[in-house]
Amino acid sequence: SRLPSLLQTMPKAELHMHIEGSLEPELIFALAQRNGVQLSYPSVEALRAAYAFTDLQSFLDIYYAGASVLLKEDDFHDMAWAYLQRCQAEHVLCTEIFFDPQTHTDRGVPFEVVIQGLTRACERARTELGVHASLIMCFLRHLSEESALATLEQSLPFRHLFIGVGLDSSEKGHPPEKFARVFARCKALGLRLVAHAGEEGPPEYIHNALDVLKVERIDHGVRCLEDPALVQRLAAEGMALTVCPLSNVKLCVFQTLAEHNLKQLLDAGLKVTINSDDPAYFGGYLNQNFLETFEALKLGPREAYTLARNSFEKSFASDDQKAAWV
Ligand code: ES4
Ligand code: ZN
Repeated sequence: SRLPSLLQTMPKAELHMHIEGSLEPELIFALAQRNGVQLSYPSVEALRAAYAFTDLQSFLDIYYAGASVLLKEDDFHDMAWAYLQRCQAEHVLCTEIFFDPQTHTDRGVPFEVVIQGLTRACERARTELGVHASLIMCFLRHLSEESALATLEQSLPFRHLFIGVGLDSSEKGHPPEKFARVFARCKALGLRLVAHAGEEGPPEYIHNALDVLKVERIDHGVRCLEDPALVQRLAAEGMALTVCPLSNVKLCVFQTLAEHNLKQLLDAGLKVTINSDDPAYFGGYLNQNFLETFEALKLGPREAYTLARNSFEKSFASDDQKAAWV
C-alpha cells in the first residue's frame, strides 16, 4: 500500500510537543555524564524499562527526573537540535514547541539559559534545515498562580523569542480558572494562548479554557465527546484539538489505539491535528503517530489530507507563511 509513504512524506506541522519530552534515554545519559549529574537508573535500558505509565502523574514523575540533566545553554540547544533534525527527516515543515521554564528555574537554571539554548536551535533549524520552529512557554499548573506570574515576569526581557503561552502538567485538581489572571496578562501582551484540557480532566475544563482563559487551541481535548453541547461549540468555532494518539494510549486515556476516538472527533467536524506530545517517552515521533493511528483506525488518504491541512491552518504562522505551505 502507498498509504505509509504518503503519511511519511506529506508536508505537515506539529502543534503539540514538549521539548523536554524529546530527551531520549541515550541523550539523558550523555548529558548526565557531561554535567556530572547522578541518575537513579543504572543504564539506558533500565531507564527505558521504567517507561511503563499508568496515568499522567506516573509519567510526569519520570519526565521531570529526566529533565534534571539539563543545566547549560548547550544542553537545551542539543536537545532541541536533535528533535528539529527529526522534523526535517519526517517532513515536518513547522513546529510550535512547548517548553517548561519552571522545571529548570526551580533547579537554579536561569531562564535566559533555557530560552537562549532553545532559540539558537530554532534559528539554526530555519537556516540549515528549512524547518520553521517557534516556542510556546508553558506554565506548570500544579504550581501556584504566584509562580506562574513570576515566570511571566522573568520572561519579559525575552518576549520576542516566544509566540505564545500554554498550560501543562497535572490536570486534575488544577482547573483553568486557577490561571485566569496569568492568561489575561499574557493576552494583553499579545501572546497566543493554548492550554491542555480534557486529557484526563472533565469537559468542564475545556469550556473554562475557552471562556476563562480565552485560548485559541485546546491541547488534547479528547474528553469533549462526553458533552454533545461542547462538541457543537468546538465545531462551530472551528477550534483546534491537538490530539496525541500514542500519548493517550501510553497514559491509559484509551486502552488501545483501536479504541481511540480520533475518528469520531473528525466525523463530528472538529479541527483535529495529530501530534507526538513527548516522543521520547510515548513510542514515537510524529510520523509514527500517523502510521499507527491510520492503521488502527483504518483511516485513508482523505483523512491524511484533512489532518495535514488542519495542522498548517491552525498553526500560529502568518498567512503569508501558510500560503507558502498549503
Ligand atoms: C504532558 Cl502528556 C502531558 N500532559 C500534560 N502535561 C505534560 N507535560 C509534558 N507532557
Ligand atoms: Zn502535552
